[in-house]
Amino acid sequence: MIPSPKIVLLAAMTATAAGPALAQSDFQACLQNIRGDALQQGVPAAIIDTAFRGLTPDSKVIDLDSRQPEFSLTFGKYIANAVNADRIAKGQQKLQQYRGLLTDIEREYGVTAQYLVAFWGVETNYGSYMGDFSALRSVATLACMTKRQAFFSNETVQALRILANNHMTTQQMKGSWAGAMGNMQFMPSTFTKWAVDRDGNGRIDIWHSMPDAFASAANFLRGIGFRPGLPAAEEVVLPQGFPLDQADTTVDKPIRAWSAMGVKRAGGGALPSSEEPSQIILPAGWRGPAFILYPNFKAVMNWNRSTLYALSVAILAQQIIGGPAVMQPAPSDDEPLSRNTVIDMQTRLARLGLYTDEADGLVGPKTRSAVRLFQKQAGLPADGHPTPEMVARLQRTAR
Ligand SMILES: [Ca+2]
Repeated sequence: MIPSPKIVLLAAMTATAAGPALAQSDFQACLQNIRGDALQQGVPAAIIDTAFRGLTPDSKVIDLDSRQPEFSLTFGKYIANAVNADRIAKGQQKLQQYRGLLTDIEREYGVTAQYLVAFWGVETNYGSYMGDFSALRSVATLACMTKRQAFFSNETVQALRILANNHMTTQQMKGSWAGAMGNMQFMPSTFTKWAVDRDGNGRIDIWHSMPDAFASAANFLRGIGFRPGLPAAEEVVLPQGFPLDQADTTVDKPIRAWSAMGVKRAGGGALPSSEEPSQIILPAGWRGPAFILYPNFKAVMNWNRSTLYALSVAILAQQIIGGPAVMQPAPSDDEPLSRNTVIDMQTRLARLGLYTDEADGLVGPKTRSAVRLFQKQAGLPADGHPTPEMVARLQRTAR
């Protein structure tokens, strides 16, 4: 799996706040180890020594890394934030502005223009916040001062390779606190594997050159499975009596099978007549909107392993080309559960024999499946979506 910026962010946010794994005095020794790896990968010693001269850990990065969000966002809040009216309007304007370039890239890479613009909008609001940290200092700090040494040591080596091959200074190579760089927030390892010089000036500049930034993103997306054809996802309406336990990322059916069950597009039209595999999800539970996920959804998830992130890219892409907004509103009383509440819920589900995995505070497929079993026992709609009411019921049942 290719590390993506947001995977890193998620990993960073879910790491335990145990404090620096190494004392600052060990920082130089850690850099020496990375220096050895970089030399082996062909980075000239002079480049490494210039980059590491006077380098110190960034305490701001350590601080940001140690923070854990107590709540995750609901579908409604996440989408309202990622796909607001301003971002849609700006995306439409950017699509016009770069139409020629995007059409050429779409023909060459098979990645649709509106998806490139949507990633750009979600990642950096069209280049308006790319991050002002030194990417090299960030990844070196995370490699040497946190518990994710292996991952970020490699990112540091890749950052050194960029300095060597792309003739940049460490000052020019800016990024987020977690080391994600440029318009599309590429990690250094994504850059060295996928970034391309589209405008042909001899340097890959994903910060200032939109040809380079778009072509790099298209090359990456094609590499992780994006193909011409259906979009990543679309809103659907489920027929009366639809078996809710079929609405799950683990239930794969040909698109035609869903049509046969009565599933339609949100506007009432028929789904594409296709044998391609697809899934249906209810990201805000049975009262909220339903989506069908087409094969490109997996490619978007390979960029960032968050279902809500991938849905926001698909929803923004659709509206950038004038498609409809999400029709079914998310329930206004849908509330996020805190990590501690989820841990408590998992513990109680385990007590009832419905959940056998670790109580980690994260709602994944196994937790959703256990929630469904409990909902069925309790006579509730089995959508696998935990709500505060369901948790209260569980607390009364499994004391
Ligand atoms: Ca260039």
